[in-house]
Amino acid sequence: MLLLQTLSALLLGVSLVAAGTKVCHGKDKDVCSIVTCESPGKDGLSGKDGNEGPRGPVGEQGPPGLNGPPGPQGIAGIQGLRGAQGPQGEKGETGASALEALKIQILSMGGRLTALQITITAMIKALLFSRGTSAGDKFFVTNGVEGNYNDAKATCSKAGGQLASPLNSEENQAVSALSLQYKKKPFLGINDIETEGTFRYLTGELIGYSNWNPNEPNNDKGVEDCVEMYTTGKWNDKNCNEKHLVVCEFF
Ligand code: MAN
Ligand code: CA
Repeated sequence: MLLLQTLSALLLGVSLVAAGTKVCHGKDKDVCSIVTCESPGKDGLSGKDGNEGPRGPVGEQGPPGLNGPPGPQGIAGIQGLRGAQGPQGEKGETGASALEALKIQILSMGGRLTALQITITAMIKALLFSRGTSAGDKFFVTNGVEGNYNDAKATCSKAGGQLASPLNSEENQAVSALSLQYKKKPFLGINDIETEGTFRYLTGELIGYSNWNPNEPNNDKGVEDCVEMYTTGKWNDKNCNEKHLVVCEFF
């Protein structure tokens, strides 16, 4: 439209030059105007629209668009191999990893405990089959050898036990079973060496259970400070220098 108006103005100028007087002024007479004595004509009709102008420059980059919706879940990766046991954590470590490590340790210990129980059970069976008996938590075992009181006592001590010292009828029966099996009379871990007539265990404690044979203890000939067990399970005070079956107890 601007182009159209410019063209119209130029055409009007040309027609005015043809109809009026040219008057020039300024330093070089290069500024001229047309002077006419006639009255101005009416406005002409508007011209036609011009052609479309050239394309404008590229505009500035706009602001970033909004985030799109999340994509679908990816495929799960392959599980890695279990790593080697790490070093012990620092003291005071807490949290899920420490708890997990503790669980693994407990499981491992549980397995080892079960294996240990199986082994011990087998060993006890073998012991009881050959030369031992049990009563409660106690095991009575003999090496089948006979010895005097001091030797018998030392033998059991070296083995990690002590001379059989039955504390009740059940334990007494367990010892007498070995006496019957070996057809020998065991020494018991009981004596009155310290005070005649007062029988004590090896610990020095007074005995709390006894199974004397009738008329015993009699301290025959005044030399009987130790105790033997008959195959019936009954007790008799006897000379400590005599040799009797070594039966030890372990618990
Ligand atoms: C008999 C009884 C016992 C005593 C022994 C000693 O069997 O008098 O009390 O201990 O002889 O050999
Ligand atoms: Ca006696």
